[in-house]
Parts: sequence; structure tokens; C-alpha cells
Amino acid sequence: MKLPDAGFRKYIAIVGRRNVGKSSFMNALVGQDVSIVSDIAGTTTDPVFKSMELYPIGPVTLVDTPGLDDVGELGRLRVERARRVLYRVDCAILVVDDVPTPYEQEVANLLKEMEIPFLVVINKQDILKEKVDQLRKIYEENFGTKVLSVSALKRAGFDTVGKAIHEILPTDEEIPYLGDIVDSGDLVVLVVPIDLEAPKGRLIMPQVHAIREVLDREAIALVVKERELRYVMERIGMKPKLVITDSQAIMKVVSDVPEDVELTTFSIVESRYRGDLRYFVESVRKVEELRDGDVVMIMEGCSHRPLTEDIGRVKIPRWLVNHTGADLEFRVVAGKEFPDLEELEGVKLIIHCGGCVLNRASMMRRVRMARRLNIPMTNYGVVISYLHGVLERVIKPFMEEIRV
Ligand SMILES: Nc1nc2c(ncn2[C@@H]2O[C@H](COP(=O)(O)OP(=O)(O)OP(=O)(O)O)[C@@H](O)[C@H]2O)c(=O)[nH]1
Ligand SMILES: [Mg+2]
Repeated sequence: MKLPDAGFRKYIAIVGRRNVGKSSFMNALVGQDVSIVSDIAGTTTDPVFKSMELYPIGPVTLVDTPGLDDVGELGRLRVERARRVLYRVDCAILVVDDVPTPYEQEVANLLKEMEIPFLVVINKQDILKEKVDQLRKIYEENFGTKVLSVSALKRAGFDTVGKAIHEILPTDEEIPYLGDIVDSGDLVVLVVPIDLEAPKGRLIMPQVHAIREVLDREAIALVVKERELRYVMERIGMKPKLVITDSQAIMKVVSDVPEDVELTTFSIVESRYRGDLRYFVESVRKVEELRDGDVVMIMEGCSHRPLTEDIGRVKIPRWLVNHTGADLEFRVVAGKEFPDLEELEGVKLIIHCGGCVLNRASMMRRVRMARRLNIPMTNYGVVISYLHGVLERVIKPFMEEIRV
């Protein structure tokens, strides 16, 4: 099942052993009977999704899961099944009703390994009574997480659940576009080719964004086309702090900008602003491991109509095949949803578009999903620089930050 991937919606998985009251917990939190409850272990057989507004988070989708301690199921299969549900959630709630068993430990280990923040909810406090405090201590000490206690049956203890979940959700704080690497008085040269692909009569958002941020820093923005760059660099009489160019012109620009001047591309700036530049750079090196028959996924954030010489569907595949000499299979997915596991089957490398229609939260979530599945993920800007042999040069301004 595809999940809509709006950046603002948070996915919360409810996990735990059979019969601890996961479905009851979901129903109590929603305030409706959306998931079937019974005293027979193994009642929930497939994940149940329910979207709601949860104060103070906003829109969330709760995912009630089947109890993962199915009898007769091998440990490895069990972990695999859990992973299939968990790879795309933002956080998890581990529901328990007794002292931790090896099963709870296994889930906690998996959540930690997948870097999914979670909290423990002790359910059935109505029958556990004094034992709750003892359990709380055990879970706090063993798992190092926040521990709440509720009674799903009596619908008690739910006032603080929303706030507790809110506190563990990743925030994906905005990072500055350029503000942190440009100081007042610095000169920043922006190279903007005006070719057929440039929109009529205006600049594109990354260029406008860069100019604005340079000006906000009381620095100087100088905008030139690639043809005039060398002429300007020779006469400027001042060493630029940074040159930022459109990726398309990088080969020409590299030869026109002296080695001691820092140079990057708008795509790299965007990658850092919207995504995880470090993971993109680490992942792009996997290009060298691509072999005949390997699948490379081209992932686009929107479904635009491809241009004739489309960058993601034509140019990058061509460059990659030339570079690796391998007979690669390209699988294109487009849209606001992260692909299903079936589509990701066998994928050795994901190459994402710039993600101009995705916000940082969406993009970071995609990165986290790829990481959890151990799939390297890079993006257009990074792979283009890499395949043109200029990656080291264009990431240098951000090297301290990405350290790979
Ligand atoms: N006393 C008490 N019983 C509860 C509470 N919450 C759930 N139960 C009971 O525990 C049993 C299991 O509840 P479910 O919500 O179906 O448990 P589950 O974890 O979803 O179980 P599976 O789907 O089989 O994995 C039912 O009989 C519930 O009525 C609670 O807070 N107190
Ligand atoms: Mg259930």
C-alpha cells in the first residue's frame, strides 16, 4: 500500500507483542473503534491505518500492526516483517503489559538500529496497579526511553500521549541556504546561464534564493553568465568568497575559476538545504560498485513532463552507463510517494531529483527510509558533479560539515 508522503503528516507505528492491547490503544487514542480488539492473540493480521489530528502534532497517521511474536515464525522472518512496516514511519510506540521479554528487547534493538525514535507505553494499568511503577523503572533503565502508562480499556492516561510523541519526533530543522558560509562584505559570484532551458523572463528559485541570502548577509552578489565569467574574474580586483554555478555550466566554470577560490553549484547548495548532503556524497561513491544487471532507481518528487533531453531519464543514465561500462537497469518513479518495497526490490542506488517541490521534512524522510533499507541514495546534483569529476571541488565549501 502506498502512503501519501506529504511532508507535514507524521506516521506513528504501534508495535508490541500479541494481546498487549495495541489495537485497543489505537482505538482509545483515536476515540473510535477503528481496529478490531479481542482476547484472541493474533487478532490484527495486517496493518491498520488511521489518519487523525493529534494535538499538539497536527495530522498524523497511526499504524496498528500485527503482534510480532507470532508463534512458529522464525526470528529472522519476524524482523523482516517488522522492518517492512517500520521503514516508513517517523516514530513508534512500543506497547507492553509486563516485564520485558526477549521479544521487547528485539523490537527495541530493531528500532534503535533503524533510528526510529520510540516510547514505551505500559497498557492495562487498571489491572497492573502498583506494578506500573516497577515496570516503568525497568523500561526506563533498560531502553532509555520515555515511559507512559495508560489503560486503553478505560481510556485513561491519554492526555499526555500526544505531547510525548511530539517530543520524540524528528524536527528536521531548516538549515540556512548560504547564510552560514557567507559573511558581511564577502563577494559571491553567481553564474547563471541563460540557455533554452532557462524559464522565460525570470530567474529560477535557487538563484533568487541565493541572491537574497547574500544580500541579507550584507554581502555582495555578482550575477554573470558563464561566457563573461573569465573576463569578470580577471578584472574584479577582489577575491570572491565563493562562486556558485548552475550545474550545466560546471565544466566551463571549473576552468575559469582559480583553484584557490571556492566553487560550488546551485544543486549542491540545494542538496544541503533540502536533504542530507553527507549521505548523498557517501552514496554516490557506490557508483563504482555498479555491475551488469544492477538496478538504479531514478526518483522524482513530482510528475513533470520530461523535456526531450531529460536530465533524469536520458542524460544521467547515459553518463552512468558510460562511466561504469555496465549494463544497468533504470527504474523511474515519480510523485509524492516513496516507492513500495516491491518497487525497491534489488535497487542498488537511488538517484533523487533536486526535490524542488518537496520540503525538507519530506526529503529527509525519504533519506531516512533509504538508509533504513540500506539503499544508498544520492541526487542529480551530486551525481552529475561526480560523473564530471568535479565533486571534490564543489563540496569543498561544505567539507567541514559533511566529513566523509
Ligand atoms: N484490563 C485491560 N484489558 C485490556 C486493556 N487494553 C486491552 N485489553 C484487552 O486485551 C486484549 C487484547 O487487546 P487488543 O487490543 O486486541 O490487543 P492487540 O495487541 O491488538 O492484539 P493482537 O492484534 O492480537 O496482536 C483484549 O481482550 C482487550 O480487551 C486495558 O487497558 N486493560
Ligand atoms: Mg491488534
